[in-house]
Amino acid sequence: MARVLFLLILAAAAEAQPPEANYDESKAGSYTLPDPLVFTGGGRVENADQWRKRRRPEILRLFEEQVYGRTPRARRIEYEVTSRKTDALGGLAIRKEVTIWVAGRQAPAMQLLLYIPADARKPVPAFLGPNFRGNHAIHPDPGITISKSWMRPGEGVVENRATESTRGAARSRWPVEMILRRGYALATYYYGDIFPDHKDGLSQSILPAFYRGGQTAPAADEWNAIGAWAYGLSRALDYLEKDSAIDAKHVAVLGHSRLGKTALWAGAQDERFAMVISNDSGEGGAAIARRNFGETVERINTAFPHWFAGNFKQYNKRVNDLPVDQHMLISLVAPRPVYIASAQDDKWADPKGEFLSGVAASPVYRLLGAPGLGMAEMPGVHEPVGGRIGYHIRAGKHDVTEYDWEQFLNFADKHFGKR
Ligand code: GTR
Repeated sequence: MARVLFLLILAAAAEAQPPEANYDESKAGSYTLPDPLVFTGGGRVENADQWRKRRRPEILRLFEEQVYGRTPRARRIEYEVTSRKTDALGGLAIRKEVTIWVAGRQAPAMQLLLYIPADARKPVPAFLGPNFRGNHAIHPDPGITISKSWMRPGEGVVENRATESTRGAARSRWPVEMILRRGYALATYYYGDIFPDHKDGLSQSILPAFYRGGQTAPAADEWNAIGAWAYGLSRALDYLEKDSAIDAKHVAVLGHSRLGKTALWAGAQDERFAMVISNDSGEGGAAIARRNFGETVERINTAFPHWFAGNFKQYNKRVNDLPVDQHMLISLVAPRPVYIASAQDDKWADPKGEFLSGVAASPVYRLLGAPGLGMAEMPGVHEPVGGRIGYHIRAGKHDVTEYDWEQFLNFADKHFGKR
């Protein structure tokens, strides 16, 4: 009896602590990727019409049911502009704060922060991305309201709430002035407004507002935190469409890391996003899941059980049975421009796996008459490449830097037209 108990405990411990990550390329494994241009039941996708009408919806449904979970039908937003300053940042910007109710007045609301170039003579394109530490952390601007939402423990966070000392704490990731000077607006919201990022965050998230009679948790094929954060991005775009300062037909959705996964999922589902940018999004983002390098499906589902749909956990130990892989997520963006950014020391996110999803999505772009990545070998560090799929790998760690932003701005200039 004692022995059985001991073995049970051992098994439970093994479950909680998956084996150490692999960083040896020769052990990344061999695999066959599902072909985005072959229908689930067999047969090749021959033209753009077949892609559009049949294959794209098929792939989207697989990601909904097996990976991120289905997103319910969107609620109509209600919003209120709560502050407006026409000479923010020393006259460089118009700053607005907007409360957006994304799921009715009873559910948590999102606080959107918006900077618009003050000298704009016509509606401007925008970058829209969620942030990790509250809107007030992206810039030391004293006019930004300190977030009141739940926060993960960290410097300047007291009892899970941000304090004044975190104003501007994430500024290195948000070169606001540079973005404005290049003629773009920037919109951001704190992701915790929509779903507090911890395993019990569900009850304080927007999800309960969508429960059907008697429901107390999302079903195995329904959304979870990443789905909710992505939903937030689409509702922010609903607002941007109503703001006459913004050219809502040219909004790039972007995100870093878990929020890079989120940006990709938002851009895959919502074709109003004219461009999608993934920064170090790794497992469950741009990186090929079948590669055993850095983070794995099992590891991500174990450490973050609240991110993906319940069904995704079925693949913890059999990733090769996934009916999709992440190159197909990239292909859902086609033929819109998509940018994948990696960092050399960010091995956990598998830079090569991020690059390879761009390679494997390229045939879909070509079918739709657009150049894909245009190469199969990884470029060197600081050598941005690509066509309608862009890619770079920079030196350094898991982060968003000015170098990353310069490439995003260049990519936007290239595809949206220079301001
Ligand atoms: C890590 C996680 C990654 C990535 C990262 C982040 O702990 O394993 O998938 O999402 O967090 O969001 O910074």
